[in-house]
Amino acid sequence: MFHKKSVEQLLLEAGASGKGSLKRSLSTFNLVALGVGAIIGAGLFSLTGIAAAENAGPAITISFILAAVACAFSGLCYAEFSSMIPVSGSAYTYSYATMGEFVAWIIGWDLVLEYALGAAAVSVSWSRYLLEILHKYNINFPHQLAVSPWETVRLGDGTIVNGGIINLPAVLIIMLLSVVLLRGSKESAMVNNVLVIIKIGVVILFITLGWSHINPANYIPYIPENTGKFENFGWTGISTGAAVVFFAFIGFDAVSTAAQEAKNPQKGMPVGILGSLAVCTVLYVLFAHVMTGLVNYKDFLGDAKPAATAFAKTGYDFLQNGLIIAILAGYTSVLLVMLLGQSRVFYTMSKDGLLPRFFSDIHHKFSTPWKTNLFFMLFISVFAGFVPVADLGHMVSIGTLFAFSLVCIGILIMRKTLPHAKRPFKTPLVPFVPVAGLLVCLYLMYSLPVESWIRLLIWMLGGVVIYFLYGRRNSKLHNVRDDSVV
Ligand code: ALA
Repeated sequence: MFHKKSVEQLLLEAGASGKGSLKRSLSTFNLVALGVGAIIGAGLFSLTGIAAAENAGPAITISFILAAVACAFSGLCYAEFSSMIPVSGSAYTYSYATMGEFVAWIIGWDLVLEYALGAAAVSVSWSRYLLEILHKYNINFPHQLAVSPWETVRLGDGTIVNGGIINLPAVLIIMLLSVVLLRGSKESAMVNNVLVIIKIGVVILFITLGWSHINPANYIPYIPENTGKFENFGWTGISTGAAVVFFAFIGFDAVSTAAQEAKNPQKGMPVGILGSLAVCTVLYVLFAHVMTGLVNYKDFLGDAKPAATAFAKTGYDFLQNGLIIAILAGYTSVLLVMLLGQSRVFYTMSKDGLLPRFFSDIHHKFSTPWKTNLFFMLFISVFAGFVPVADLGHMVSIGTLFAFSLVCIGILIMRKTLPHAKRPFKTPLVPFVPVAGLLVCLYLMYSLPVESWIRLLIWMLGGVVIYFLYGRRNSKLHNVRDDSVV
């Protein structure tokens, strides 16, 4: 259970070329774009409004800064790992090298919450903006087919819908993009670059046009008084808000899942991870400031398309539809990275024998783990179709914070166990940075509702059972060791 993979072994496996391995086709620019592409999405365009209305008020800007601090500390740890071990699998692979197989499995299993459920959450928010734009063109999509059974949604015309049958647009976008990915990372990276440019353009447009329409009265009180519940306003509300909008930063770590496909991972990984994080933090704080300045935070309650609601206040009606269409396009790049990350983590786990070989089968023509892509297309569709966005968002946040915590611990262990290994990028101020990262992540986890903790525990227990029934018996590392003993 505590057997570790050596860094040399990991690099050797990654270097194996030819049939059955992934292509190294992503440049450093592609990697930064991959990061920004994964980061700006539903967290900004949907959860900012929800978290302002329920948790932090206009002080959601402070929540964003707190979440960015957690990400920066963990990002520095990710960067050291990903430059040292530039192979597929992200936090899963790093823990295999530092904390052994069992912890690695736990992380790999946990990453499903981040990537697969993350994709589901984004697709649900995508569906909300789609409905909004259809409504603007007087096309009224039957809401029973656009709302999941346990969701309450305020539609474009103001009607409140309490539960539908299935969120079909969310399912369809997941299916479409899974097929795009199946065709290969190079093509997907090119589509991604265009989408990233559109997305950054939208955010900058929103900030610059919105700034002069801010109503300062909306900032009073800046930190609404706590209502008596931990998560509702006041300073504790700001920390819950940070845990919720933490979702908006998820994605920079996804860059590391593509390490095996990077042309120059030693330079590309740290630049990709930290560069994309820095760009997004600045944009987020400004965006949140303008959004809560345009509309009173209370009016965002139940509004899953707050960017459109806020932009409507600027009076630039002719730009409104373009903005929504650009947001819709921008979401697809988040989805692409989430789907890519998920398939690569399972690919790597399967290569290690912890999951059936089905998951690492490479397509003879596209060089992608196509069966994993198809499997997750179905898995994610179920969540996209039937679970509300807030529940998905909480699960993704808690799962990712857990993974980040383990990455921070991993750096501390790695510095002790492999002090002389080659580190193209070194996390500064160790042990301060990893310890601070760990503490901030744990605090944000603590700030999330108790249901998220229960769901996390159930998911993890399921993972432990599967590990003992399958992974432990089929692990390649395990079997090699047993043979060598014999
Ligand atoms: N950070 C991504 C988003 O906000 C997951 O959509």
